[in-house]
Order: sequence, then structure tokens, then C-alpha cells
Amino acid sequence: KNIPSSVTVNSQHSLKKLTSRRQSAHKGNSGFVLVVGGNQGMPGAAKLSAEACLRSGAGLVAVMCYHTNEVIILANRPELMLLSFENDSIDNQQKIAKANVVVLGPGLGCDIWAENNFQQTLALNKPMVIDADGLNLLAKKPQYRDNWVLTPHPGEAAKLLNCSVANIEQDRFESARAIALKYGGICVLKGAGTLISDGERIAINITGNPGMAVGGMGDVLSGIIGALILQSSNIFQAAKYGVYLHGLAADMAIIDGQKGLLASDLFPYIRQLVNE
Ligand code: NPW
Ligand code: AMP
Ligand code: MG
Repeated sequence: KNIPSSVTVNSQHSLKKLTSRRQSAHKGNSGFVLVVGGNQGMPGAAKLSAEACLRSGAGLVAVMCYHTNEVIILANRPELMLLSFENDSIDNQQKIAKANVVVLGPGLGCDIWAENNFQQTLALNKPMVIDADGLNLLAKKPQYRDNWVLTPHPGEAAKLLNCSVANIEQDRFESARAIALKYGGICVLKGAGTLISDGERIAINITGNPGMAVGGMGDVLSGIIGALILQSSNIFQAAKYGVYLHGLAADMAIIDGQKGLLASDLFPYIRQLVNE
């Protein structure tokens, strides 16, 4: 209802092809994503995001999480690596510097540990996806950058614009545009009919379903977009592609019904779609 004519539909036809793996590819040139999050009580958010990066085609993925969560993050996913700002070894610091893209926020929390990691990650000045508590922290001290994708749900969007969730939902098109204009980069305003805006252009997504209304689903999206930034011509394309693919994977995964869908059920479909 009431879709302005300036809004495009985020369909398969409007998406540019992802770059394919070269014959001579090696893990070092397939892209290195660093996921920062996973505070106490929320290791799963960082793990889901990191695994989504791997399944979306990143060559290397490392996680920076609260130290007591390190074992659980590596459990059953030994392909992941661990890094930390608190470890001052040269190897650790060199690896942090090598990350091509950072996903900042899944399960990060908002305590002192979170705030320190948030500030140190921003100082890396890499292309970034900011999600979840990363957005809650950004809203406290707004900054403007061209090289980030912000992925708020309406609750986080309300904090970013200092208004109520009702205000956001009243005019989602204007809200998405306003966030991109205030903070720079791309805003992905999540929910049924996710919007992707760079402040001028807006696309509305048509994939996805109510089965996705479960914890961890947004964390998976942040990882997909992080990995697709490495395979797209620009961050607007990466955000549009990621949202489309995330919704389509969920549409494929509800073969047994919408209720009971898990965020991790999307992984095999994400892998299939990213190769098509
Ligand atoms: P309410 O309660 O409906 O009135 P938060 P979060 C509102 C991690 N997770 N439309 C909502 O309003 C995340 O990564 C960890 C409208 C409430 O006020 C984060 O780091 C998981 N309003 C952290 O938890 C799995 C909406 O926003 C507020 C809305 C907190 O993230 C779960 C809630 O937002 C989770 O991903 C909507 N669609 N959605 C794990 N397994 O480790 C929300 N609101 O406080 O930022 O809570 O999104 O759960
Ligand atoms: P989060 O709230 O951060 O976990 O993100 C939830 C994810 O699921 C977002 O990508 C939403 O767009 C998606 N989602 C949640 N509910 C629906 C719905 N009813 N229809 C389509 N997508 C949804
Ligand atoms: Mg979320």
C-alpha cells in the first residue's frame, strides 16, 4: 500500500552479479571478515553472523567476542578464528589490520566492554556492517560515514532517529531515507518489506516471510551483507543483494512450515543461492 513511484522493487533483475571465484583464488584473496560482538549471554549472535559470512563466500572469518565465549563460538565451527583488541601480540594485531570488512554489533551488548570494543573497531576505519547493539551505541554518539551499511529493525531505527517505533513505522520510506542521510552509507530498515536506501534511492524487498520473526535472523543478515561487500561493486548493491538472498533463503527453508524456523536453517540455502 502507498508505495511511492520513486521506490524500486528489489528483484533479481535489479541485482548485479556477484564476482565469481577466480581459478587461482586462495583464502587470502577471497576476503577476510571480522565479526565483533558476542558479549556475555549472547555468543550465538556473533556465531550466527560469522557462520553466515562463511556460507556467503568469505575466505576467512574471525570473531572478537567476550573471552568466556571463545570456546562456545569455536565449538562445531572450527573454521572460525578468534582475535582480540586485548591481545597485543604482533600476529593478532597484524591479523586485525588485514580484515577487509567488519561486522560490528551482533550480541555486542552496551556495557563498558562493548563500548570499548565498539570505539576501537570504529577506529579501524574499514568498510562495515553495523547491526544490533552496534546501532544502539552509534545512536548515543552519532557519526557520519560513507562506507558502512546500517541494518536496524524498527526498535533500533527509533533510537537512531531519536523518535518512537510508531514514528518509524508510520512512514518507513522516509525513516530509511532519514537514517541514511543522518549517518551516511546505506540504511537497511528491516521488517516485512525491508527497505534499502542510500538517502536518495530506495528499494523495497519482496522476499522473506513471517517465519523469520525469530531471534538470530538479523544476525545472519549482517554476516551475509558483510561477505557480499567483498563480492559486489558497491555497498548499495551488497546490501540489496544480501537482503534479497536472506529472504529467499528463508522462503526456501520454510518447506516444513513457518513456525519453528531457525536462523541457522538458512545456511544451506544461502550457500546454494550465493553460487547461483
Ligand atoms: P517491543 O519489545 O516489541 O515493544 P533490542 P534485540 C523493539 C542479540 N541477540 N518492530 C522492541 O519493542 C542482538 O544481536 C542475540 C518494532 C524493543 O523495544 C543484540 O545484540 C541472540 N519494534 C541483542 O541481542 C538472538 C521492534 O526494539 C526493542 C521490532 C538485542 O537485540 C537474539 C528490541 O530491540 C538477538 O539477535 C520490530 N520488528 N523489533 C543470540 N542467540 O545470541 C524490535 N523492536 O533491545 O535491540 O533487542 O533485537 O533482541
Ligand atoms: P532482527 O530483528 O534483527 O533479528 O531481524 C529480523 C530479520 O527477519 C530481518 O531481516 C527482518 O526483515 C526479517 N523479518 C522479521 N519478521 C519478518 C516478516 N514478518 N516478514 C519478512 N521478514 C521478516
Ligand atoms: Mg537484530
